Amino acid sequence: MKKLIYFALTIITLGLTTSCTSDDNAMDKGPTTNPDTSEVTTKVLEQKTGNYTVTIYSNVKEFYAPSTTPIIVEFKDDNDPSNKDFKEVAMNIMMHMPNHSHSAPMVQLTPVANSTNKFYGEIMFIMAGTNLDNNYWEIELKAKNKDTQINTKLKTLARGGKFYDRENIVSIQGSDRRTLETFNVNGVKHFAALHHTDKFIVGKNDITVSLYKKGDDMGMTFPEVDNLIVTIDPRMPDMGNHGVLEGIITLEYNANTKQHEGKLPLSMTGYWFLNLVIKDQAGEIIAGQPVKEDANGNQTINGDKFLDLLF
Ligand SMILES: [Cu+2]
Repeated sequence: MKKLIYFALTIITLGLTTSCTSDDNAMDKGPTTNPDTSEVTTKVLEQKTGNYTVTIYSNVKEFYAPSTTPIIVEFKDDNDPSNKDFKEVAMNIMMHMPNHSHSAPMVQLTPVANSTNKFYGEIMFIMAGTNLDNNYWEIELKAKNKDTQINTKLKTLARGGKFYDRENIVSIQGSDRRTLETFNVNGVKHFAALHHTDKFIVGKNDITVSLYKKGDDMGMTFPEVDNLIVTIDPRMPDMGNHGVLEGIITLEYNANTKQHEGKLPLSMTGYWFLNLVIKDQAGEIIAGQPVKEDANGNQTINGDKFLDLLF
């Protein structure tokens, strides 16, 4: 109860403070923070191939990097809307740069429940591609419909993401969600990908994080990493950086899914900074820092590795 009263007071205080600033106009425009929705329903790309149309939906209007981006791929027969039986569906992702091409981690397409022509997957855009001539991403899609083999490539850009800056609290407004973090282990690039959640709730949320490393083949493969430990300390930087009763969460590695899984407790709606600390099996910190105290003894100093969410 005490906690609830504290939260209520904090909200009221923040409300009062906000309404006294000259930033009123910016606030009046409502939340400008991406994504506009957590649902994968925004049409981003569409392309005709033979008698078929392929459409890609996401939860953002335009792709950005770095990010773990959920997509739904829909196949349609332009001549026969009732023809919806698409099989052997597979995605491949490539980035084409002036001097070389490379791939990225991804979650392969699988059928959406109760559908035979919509498929869910995730693309980890590890870098921005901003020119369709020589610096872009390409999503290759394969599928089979009756006796027809579909094989198409969709070119796309991914702009540079604009993320929350720990030094500047105002940057929460208008920031992109940080869903892909990068760190190095013995000079090898690693990635921590927060898999998409359609809807967060106040309470305990299932979350999964995958760790990938760049393979020895110039970025053509990204094997999952099973021997590192993912810990998350959820914080609200615009509310005194308070955390949750449960404290720091340690995810469990699931050898079947090759993902690190856990329950993320969120005590209220708003912006959550997931302070990320990656450890080895001996408990030594490999990346990130625990939340530290400031000069007043308050835990307000977050580490440099994080994921975040807003709901
Ligand atoms: Cu690249």
